[in-house]
Amino acid sequence: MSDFLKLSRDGDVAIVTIDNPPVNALSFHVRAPLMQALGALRDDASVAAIVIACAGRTFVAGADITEFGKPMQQPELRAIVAVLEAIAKPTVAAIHGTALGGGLELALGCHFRVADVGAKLGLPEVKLGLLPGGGGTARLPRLVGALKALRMIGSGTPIGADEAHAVGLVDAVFAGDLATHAVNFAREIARKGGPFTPVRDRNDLLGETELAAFDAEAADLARKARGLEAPVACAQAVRNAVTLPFDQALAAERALFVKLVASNQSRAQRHLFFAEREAAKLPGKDVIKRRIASVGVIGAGTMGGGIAMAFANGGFPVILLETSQEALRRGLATIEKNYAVSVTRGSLSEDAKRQRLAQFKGSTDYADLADCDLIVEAAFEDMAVKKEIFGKLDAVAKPGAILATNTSYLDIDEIAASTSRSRDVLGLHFFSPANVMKLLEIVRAEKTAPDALVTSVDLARRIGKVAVVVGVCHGFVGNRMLAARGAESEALLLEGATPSQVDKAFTDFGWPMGPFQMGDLAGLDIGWRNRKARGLTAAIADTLCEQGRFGQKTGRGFYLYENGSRTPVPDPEVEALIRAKAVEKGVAQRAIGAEEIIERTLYPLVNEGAKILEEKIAARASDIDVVWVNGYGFPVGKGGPMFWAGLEGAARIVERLEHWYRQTGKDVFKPAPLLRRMAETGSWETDATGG
Ligand code: 3H9
Repeated sequence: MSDFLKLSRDGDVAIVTIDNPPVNALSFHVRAPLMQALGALRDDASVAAIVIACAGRTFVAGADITEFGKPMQQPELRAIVAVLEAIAKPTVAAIHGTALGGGLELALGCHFRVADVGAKLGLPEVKLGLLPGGGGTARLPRLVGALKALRMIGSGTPIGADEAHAVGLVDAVFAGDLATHAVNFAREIARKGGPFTPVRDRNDLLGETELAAFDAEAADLARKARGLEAPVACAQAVRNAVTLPFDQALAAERALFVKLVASNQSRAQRHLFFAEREAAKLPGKDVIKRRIASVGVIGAGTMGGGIAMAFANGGFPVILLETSQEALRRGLATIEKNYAVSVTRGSLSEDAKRQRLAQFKGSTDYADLADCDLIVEAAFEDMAVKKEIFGKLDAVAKPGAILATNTSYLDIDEIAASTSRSRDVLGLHFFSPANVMKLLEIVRAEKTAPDALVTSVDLARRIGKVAVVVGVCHGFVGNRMLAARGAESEALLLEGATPSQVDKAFTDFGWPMGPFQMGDLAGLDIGWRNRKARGLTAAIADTLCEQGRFGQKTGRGFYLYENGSRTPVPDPEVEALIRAKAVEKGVAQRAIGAEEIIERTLYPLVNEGAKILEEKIAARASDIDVVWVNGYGFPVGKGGPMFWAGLEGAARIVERLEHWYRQTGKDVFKPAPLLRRMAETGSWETDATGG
């Protein structure tokens, strides 16, 4: 019928097969023939039942996201679902892989849904700053109840086939040849005879909705959304399904969708969707990956333990190496405790915990790393220590093993030079807690071999990380930009802002926490040690550390943490200290507003990002956005610092930076040439991107 849609018959059952690789998105070239096919099959008296299935690896994974923001070509998905739903003969969606977004909405237009046992079903639009716009918010509650629909649509997290069956979203689950099962199912249903009730007319469950409980959960969702509009719209739309007639609920869903799809937040989240996929692409497709079947981790402290857990969670056997039995015992005990917490929280079964723990083997002998395909060093952040470790690894590791360092700042070229195999050395910069945080900066050293790099990017995906390849410089992409932000945060305190004013400006902007809360959480001593090593100072943070105020771990930092609480309480002593430092340094204090706080901290951050691009430490502006959203909590609704710079206006950023540069002469304010060019062209493109 078309290159993207096939029609076939099995007796009196018609099978419509969508074939639009890679994920069978509902692009215009699928929608047009699909609409035509449904009309024809509806009117064909020889057809008793219709199965909608997909070729390739998955059922329809949604609308075609690349079409958003452009004029929508007809027919729209809603019109197709309306035609499908009005067909009197039984219609069956045969779901394998992932039925997501518009894909699930298409399936909701069928009378029945059958699924492969491994299938996943969900409405993830909220993650793109949207709500389901093809009738999903009006139909899903009619099958699974309003509360379950709210949870699915509000979180965007898909559910497995068995759960979908249990909650009433699918009618049967099959293992094996799904197409045959679906045809048999359809034929049997047709034989039994109708009438077949379309989902839109199934109202039984809606009457059971307790609106007070629904509203409480919706309020919780809105609170956690931190200024994102989509989760709130999702809740409103699901509520409409309960309180309004179907067609009105559908019209209200449409109005909300149209508003969201044009919003900056959704543009930002769509940008991030493609940015994450782009970041994983490296030039040199033909490079053959190295085989990674076992991993060694050196250091069983917080970082090493977390890294080891990340690999064990990804199914890799891990050898954890420490300098003493005692350190090893402590490290393994912490890992066991962390898994036990997951069991208590219900996110891991006791059985899975046992299996994960069985992946670990402890050792104090480097010779035990001889068979590892990848060895990650997560020892003390000290060049001499790292060089000694890499010298030992050079002696024991098998040829072709990838030797990685988890350093946050140190020169990986220098570390690589301490081995006889620089081609195998690179950085794997995990973020704490390494078993939780999504970001992995993969640091390409000067001599790193392309296959080591490609293997690492693939490995990151296998352990559920979002990978970004970066070059060597102090702090790589993330921490280097963080330093630009940090210096100005402290300057704002001297000029009159309090830590809680600065942090509030950040949380109002959409960050999960501000710079001072983050410093207290991470431990102020880390930055202190780092500054000392580089001969740098920070008047306030240094003094706090000299007083033993390291943050949450000592109960005192920029804030007070009473009785082991993690809630920051403003401390008058710190505010007095800040005032005294301002007097000492001759800085006049004044009232500082939230807008200035954001501009003074984030404009230098963007400027540093531009310098990083110029130096080709990052290949693309969007890679920097991926780093900041996944590693530092930059609000997703703003798309990352480089995307946000476009929203803010690069010309304005240049103008403000120039102003502060004239006032202070500080390097962080000196506008990067690329930022100036962005102000003129509206693009971050460097002369030669990629690489
Ligand atoms: C929606 O449906 C709105 C409706 O309610 C209303 C409409 C009116 N469109 O992730 P992968 C590309 S909103 C276009 O690496 P995996 C992707 O960019 C949509 N392109 O594969 C990549 O391209 P490339 C709701 C898409 O196996 C390639 O496919 N649905 C789309 O790791 C492979 O992707 C979603 O949000 C798309 N919808 O994961 C689901 N999806 O190779 C979004 C993927 O050039 N998709 N691409 O880089 C996913 O979550 C994952 O892609 C999926 C496969 C789990 C399906």
